[in-house]
Amino acid sequence: MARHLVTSALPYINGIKHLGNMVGSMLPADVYSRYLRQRGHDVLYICATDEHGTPAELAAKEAGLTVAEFCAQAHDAQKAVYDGFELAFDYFGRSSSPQNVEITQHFARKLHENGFIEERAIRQVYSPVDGRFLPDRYVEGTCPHCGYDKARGDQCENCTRVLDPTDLINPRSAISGSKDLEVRETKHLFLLQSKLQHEVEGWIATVSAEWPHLSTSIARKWLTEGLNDRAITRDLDWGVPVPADTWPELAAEGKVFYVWFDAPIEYIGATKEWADAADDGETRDWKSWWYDADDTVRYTQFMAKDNVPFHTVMFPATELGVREPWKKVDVVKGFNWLTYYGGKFSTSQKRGVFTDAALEILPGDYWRYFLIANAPESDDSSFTWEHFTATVNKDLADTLGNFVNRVLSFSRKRFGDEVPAGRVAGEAEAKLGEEIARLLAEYEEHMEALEFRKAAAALRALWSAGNSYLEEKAPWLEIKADPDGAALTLRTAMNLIHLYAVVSEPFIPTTAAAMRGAFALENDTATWVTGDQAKALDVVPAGTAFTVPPVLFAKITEEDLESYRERFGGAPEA
Ligand code: B3M
Ligand code: ZN
Repeated sequence: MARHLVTSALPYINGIKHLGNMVGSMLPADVYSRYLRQRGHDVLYICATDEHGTPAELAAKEAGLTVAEFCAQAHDAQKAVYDGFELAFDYFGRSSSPQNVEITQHFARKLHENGFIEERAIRQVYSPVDGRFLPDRYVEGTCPHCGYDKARGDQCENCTRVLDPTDLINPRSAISGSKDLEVRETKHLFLLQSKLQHEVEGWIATVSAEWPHLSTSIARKWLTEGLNDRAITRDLDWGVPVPADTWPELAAEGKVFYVWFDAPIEYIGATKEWADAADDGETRDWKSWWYDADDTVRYTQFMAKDNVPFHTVMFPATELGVREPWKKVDVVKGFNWLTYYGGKFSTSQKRGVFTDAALEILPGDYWRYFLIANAPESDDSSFTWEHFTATVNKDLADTLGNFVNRVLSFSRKRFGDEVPAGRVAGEAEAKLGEEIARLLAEYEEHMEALEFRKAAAALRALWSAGNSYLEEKAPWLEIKADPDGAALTLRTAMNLIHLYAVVSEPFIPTTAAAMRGAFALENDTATWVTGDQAKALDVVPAGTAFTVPPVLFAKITEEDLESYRERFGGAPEA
């Protein structure tokens, strides 16, 4: 059985992420990893903060800290939020780690040895007022393609075109605002991606059959446009230094690698960080996950669509050019955008929901379920407070939470603190079992196909099936004429609760634990439910002691809704 390596795009260090980032990378990666672990696979889920580049330097400047201090604090702040969302990383590293420096430099040396890196003199924006070159976002100006006047030197946020700082019209320094800019010549390293185009095409042809449509179409588009050679160094103080043994002159000038060169390598770097962080006595072999791993490892990556070109084309080109057997991705799961009332989440205009603020108002499980159930898979999807409220109240509070509470409270009231025996299962239970087994198989199928919305729908259908059964049997009426029948109904419903606890864990881990903990079941260690168990619904036998957990999901009131709209901004003005 193959081991599963899972990574999610590295959240950039410059600030707390919004819900759109969460749903397009880390959250589905976590849900998938949890699912695989529960199915008994050996899983390694790796993520890290992406810490280099101009935005980190600009954010540090704004915070009045050194870049190193800023990144250390910002890493911890992000990690705390991810803990709140119960993201169960095997390791959450930092791209500024010594491990990443070492591996990035190794990759660069190998690419150079193999003739894929070349030194070229290029013209770059220089600011005499700031006394430095201004790479990427250090220059702002008007986009030559769409006329947007706050375009940044690396990319226009408005039309998403990738830019070079020298493309901008009316450029100004993002540091000082100075418009007194000149263009000077300086040397940089170029990755000769054009030489690798055919190999990348060949590689994509062999692996992409399994990729979701979104990833394949983006990769194809980039390849059709042709792979250009790219500058992979920058004039910055913060970054992976160009190794002096290979490029003494550039190293002496203090050049560092471009953030998009070292960031994907950090997937490997963070795996080494994970191994180096092992406690005494434990051995963690990072290399077997990445080097010569071939088919013994199945590697799945999660990311939003703007990151797909880097993962389907550019990073594979780098890995191919190194000419060593580094593991390449097997499946790239890309996501569209989550919008806020159909518009962009906007930090500057304070519109939208950031992950730290989300946790201030409600626990992680509420968000996990809502976001995955509405993941922007086949298209963009829109977050609205109205939709969020309706989903929480209906699916989580009513369909799941109320079911659990109603069944356990009613049974305790009538039959005491142990699961009642009642009659042997009859026709209604057989029909229910068939339905549960069928829905469970559907759920598994969607999870394995990385179809998260559909998986969430199957999970919801599992919860609903319990409600329909309960309504049909109506134990609160049954109890009068047929207490044994009512006991059977409740015992069956309690078995459903246990089953829900097991299979809902990837989505709502905290609640799932509370549900499972309600039963004092001996040797309750199974991590999944077989088809036969789903049909029989008898894992929790009569006589098992149970408790009634506190309300699992509180309903969101009209008042709450109003206060959220006020705090976060509601529908944008037309
Ligand atoms: N940090 C995502 C971004 O900031 C970027 C992902 C890197 S994955 C290697 O847009
Ligand atoms: Zn533009």
